[in-house]
Amino acid sequence: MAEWIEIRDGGQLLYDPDFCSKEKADALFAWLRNELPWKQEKVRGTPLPRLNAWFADDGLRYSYSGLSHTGTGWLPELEEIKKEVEAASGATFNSLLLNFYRDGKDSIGFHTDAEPELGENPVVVTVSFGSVREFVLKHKKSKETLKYRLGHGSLLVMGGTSQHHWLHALPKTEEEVGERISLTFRRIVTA
Ligand SMILES: O=C(O)CCC(=O)C(=O)O
Ligand SMILES: [Mn+2]
Repeated sequence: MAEWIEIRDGGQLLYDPDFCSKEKADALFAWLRNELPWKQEKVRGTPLPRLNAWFADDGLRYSYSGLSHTGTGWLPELEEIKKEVEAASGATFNSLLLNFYRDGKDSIGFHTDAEPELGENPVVVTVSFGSVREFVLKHKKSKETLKYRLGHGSLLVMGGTSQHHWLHALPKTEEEVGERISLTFRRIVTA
C-alpha cells in the first residue's frame, strides 16, 4: 500500500508504482493511444511539444493553457479509471487532461496546476502509461528537487499545498524513450 509523504511547506505526495497491473496498463495504453482524439494544441501560435485530449463532466466549462473548453461527459473506460483514482487518492474529480509524449523531445516545462478554478489546495493525480519518464518537482524558493521515474501503470498524487510551493515538469530527455501517455485528473470548482 503506497503512503503519503510530506514535502517542504505542506505539500503532500503519494506515489504508487503498482497502481495498474501490467496487463491492464498494456490494454489501456493501446486503447488510449489508438482511440482518443489526440491533437497538438497551439498556444499563441506556438504548437505545444506534446499531444492532448481532455474530458470533463457534461457541460462543465474550464480552461487550460489559455484554451477554453466545455466538457461532453466520460467514456466508460475513463469513467472506470477515474473511480479507481478517486479510491486511491481520497479525492473526487470532474475533469481529465491527457498528455501524449511521442518521444524524448516532447515535454512539459516547469509550471504549477494553480489555475483559480482548481480551488485553494487542489489534488492533482497523474497516471502514467508507456515509457518511463522523469517527473521533476522543484521547490520555488529553496530549489530543492524531487525526481520520480514514472513507470507504466503508476500513480502520482500531488496534494496539500504542493501547487503553491512546488513547480513540476516532465523535461525533454536524450535517452532513447518511446511513447508515454499521462492522465491528469483535476476537480474544477464551479462558482
Ligand atoms: O505528464 C505528466 O506527468 C505531467 C503533466 C502535467 O503536469 C500537466 O498536464 O499539467
Ligand atoms: Mn501539471
